[in-house]
Amino acid sequence: MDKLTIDAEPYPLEFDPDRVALLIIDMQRDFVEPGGFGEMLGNDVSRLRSTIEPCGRVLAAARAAGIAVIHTREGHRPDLADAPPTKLARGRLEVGIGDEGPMGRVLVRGAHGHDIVPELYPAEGEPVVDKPGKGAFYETDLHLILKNRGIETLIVCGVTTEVCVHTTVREANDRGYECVVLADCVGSYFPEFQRVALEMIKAQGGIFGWVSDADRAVAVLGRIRRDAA
Ligand code: TIU
Repeated sequence: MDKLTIDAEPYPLEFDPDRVALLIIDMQRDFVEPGGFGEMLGNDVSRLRSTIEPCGRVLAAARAAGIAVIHTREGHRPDLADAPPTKLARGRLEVGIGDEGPMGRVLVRGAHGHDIVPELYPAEGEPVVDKPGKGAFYETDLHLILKNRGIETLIVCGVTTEVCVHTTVREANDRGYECVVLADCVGSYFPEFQRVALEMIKAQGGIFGWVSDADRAVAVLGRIRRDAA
């Protein structure tokens, strides 16, 4: 199939529809849902919850187009052997990583709060990458999965914009991937960080990526479905 172009800033991004994947980062209950770890820390989770609806539209369009969909989750082994002591100590929290939180053990694999929200739950055949850090490439098999599928371009959604989304997009960029981050499908607890994080991605001619939105992504993904049909 011919190359397609997604409207984006700082300029439209051309990509090969056979080599594009949707990457959804850490849409986990503990970050996004009321009553979870994020809210327990005093954050306004509604700023993150608003990403679920546009993410869902992009996810549906990606599935209909038949492109690769990959999900990530931040978290640790139940024995916490993969959690740096510095990460466990950070914040001097009364209830922190590994402790019993409102939705089970905080950021521990298998806990209710660690899993992905039902609205965006992975379908069979969609890889879920469990990551111990903020970046989805660090100590995971994401790069291998993408290489094996010939992926060159990543459409990126998820939370939080300035933490795990930024770290992952920077890691991807250094590995030669082109990333387009969908502004309404990524969220931050801090409105100022949301704005500036998106500015940083597309500044300097797209120093480490592009910024677009759900509507523009759905429009271009819809062309893959039509052309493939
Ligand atoms: N997924 C992700 O961004 N992990 C975080 O800890 N984010 C915060 O903003 N705390």
